[in-house]
Amino acid sequence: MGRPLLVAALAISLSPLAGVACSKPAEEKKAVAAAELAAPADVKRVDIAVNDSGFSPSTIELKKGEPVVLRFTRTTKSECLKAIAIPDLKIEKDLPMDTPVEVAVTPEKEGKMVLQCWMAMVKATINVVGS
Ligand SMILES: [Cu+2]
Repeated sequence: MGRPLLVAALAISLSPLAGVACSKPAEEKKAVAAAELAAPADVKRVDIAVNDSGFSPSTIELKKGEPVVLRFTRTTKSECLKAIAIPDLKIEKDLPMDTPVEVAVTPEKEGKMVLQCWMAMVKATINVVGS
């Protein structure tokens, strides 16, 4: 009684299709690609932590006309902070977990701008000063 079943199982495991079904799609590798640089490495970086307390620092001082890269690193699982926006600069950016995300900006106007979560609940201040 048992022998025909055993033969059938062997036939399935030797089939070349069984191996193909187990291989992972190549697309999965792209998801863990390294962060891209938003500007040349010699442009000043400003690190901004995005965590359960919001943005740190909560006030970011920039100089008018000076190119700078804001480098966000999100460590909170909160959906609230899965993306950020700087409406005055028309910037919106997704923040994957634990991955530095660079945003290049050159503020052209003095004064305060809002940096916020995509829902505009968590906020920080970008203060642009004259040089
Ligand atoms: Cu939010």
